[in-house]
Amino acid sequence: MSARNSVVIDLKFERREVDAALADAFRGRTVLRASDPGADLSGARYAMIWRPDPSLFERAPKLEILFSGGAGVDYILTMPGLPDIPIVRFVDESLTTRMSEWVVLQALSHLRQVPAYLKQQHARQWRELPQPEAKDLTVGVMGLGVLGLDSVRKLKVMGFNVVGWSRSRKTIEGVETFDAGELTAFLAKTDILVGLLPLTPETRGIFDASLFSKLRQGGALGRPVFINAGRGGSQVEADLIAALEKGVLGGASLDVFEKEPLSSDSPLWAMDNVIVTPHAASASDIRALFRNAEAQMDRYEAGEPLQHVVDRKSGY
Ligand code: NDP
Ligand code: OXD
Repeated sequence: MSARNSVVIDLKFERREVDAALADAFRGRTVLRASDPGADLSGARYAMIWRPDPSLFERAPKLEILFSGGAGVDYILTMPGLPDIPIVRFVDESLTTRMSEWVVLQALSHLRQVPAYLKQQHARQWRELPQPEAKDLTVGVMGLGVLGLDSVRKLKVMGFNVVGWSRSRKTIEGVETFDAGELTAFLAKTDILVGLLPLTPETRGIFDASLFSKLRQGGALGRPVFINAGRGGSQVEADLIAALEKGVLGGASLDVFEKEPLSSDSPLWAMDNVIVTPHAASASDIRALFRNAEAQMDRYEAGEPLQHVVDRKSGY
C-alpha cells in the first residue's frame, strides 16, 4: 500500500477501541500508530490527533492534513513545530447531540434544584423547595457555533427563554442574539449562563469576576448559575470560586477546568451547589471520527474543498 495514502493515528482511545473501529475504516489506506515503536511515519499524508507527542511533526514531515480528534483545536494551534497545513475539526451529529444532552441536563438540574435536593437526601430531610418553571428563566448561551446552536434549539424545546452571544451576530428565530460588542446587555438578561466557546486568545479568562457580576441577579432562581463545557482556560477559577462563595453565583455545572484533571484539593469538588463532570460532556465517538476523516480525505483526493477547516487567524 502506498505510504502516500497513509494515516497516522495518535488519539486518546484505548488500543482495543481503535482496533475495533479500524475493522471497517480506512480501507485502501495504510494506518500507522504513532505510539508503535519503530513506526515509520516519514511518508504519512494524514494525521488524526488528540494531544499528540510533539515529536510527531518531525517524524511525519510530509503531512498534508491534520484531523483533530475533537471539536476544539486550541491544543493543536499551540503545538511547537505545527506545519502550515489545513486542520480539520471534528463536527458530527453524535458530538453535537451529546453536548446538547449535557447542557439541557445541567440547565434542568439547576432549574429543578437537583443539588439542593441531593443535599437534603443525604441529610434524610423531606422538604419541598420553591419551583419556578423553565419559562420563568433566561438561559444565555455564549458561543453560537455547531454546538451552541443545537443547545439553543433544545433549551427552547424545554421551554426556557434563550438569548445568544457570538463574535458575529446570528439570526435565530425566537432567540434574541447579541454580538461581541454587546456582552454587557446579553449578561444583564441571563439567569443561567452556558459557555460553549472555543479557547482562543480572545476568550481566555473571559469568565471572570467582572463578567459574573454583570449577570442578572434576582431572577426566578434568585442568583445566576454558570455552566461551562467550552474550555477551562476561559474561566478564571479563583474568580469563579469567589463568586460561588460570595453568592454572586448561586450554582455551577463545570465540565472543563483551567487544569485537567481538576486538582483533588480544588474547593469546587466539595461545593454542594456545583456539579463537576470530568471533561465528559461530549466525548468523540471513534467510529464517527474515522468516518468523518475518511469523508474529508475522499473529498481532498477528488479535488473538492475540505469542510470544517480551522481559521488559524481567529483560532477556531
Ligand atoms: P464552533 O467553531 O462551531 O463555534 C464557536 C462559536 O464561538 C461561534 O459562534 C463563534 O462566533 C464563537 N466565538 C468564538 N470566539 C468568540 C469571541 N471572541 N467572542 C464571541 N464569540 C466567539 O465551535 P463548536 O460549537 O463546534 O465547539 C465549541 C467548543 O466546545 C470547542 O471549541 C471546544 O472547546 C468545546 N467542546 C467541548 C467538549 C466537551 O466535552 N467539554 C466537546 C466538544 C467541544 P462566530 O459564530 O461569530 O464565529
Ligand atoms: C472536544 C472535546 O473539543 O472533547 O471535542 O473537548
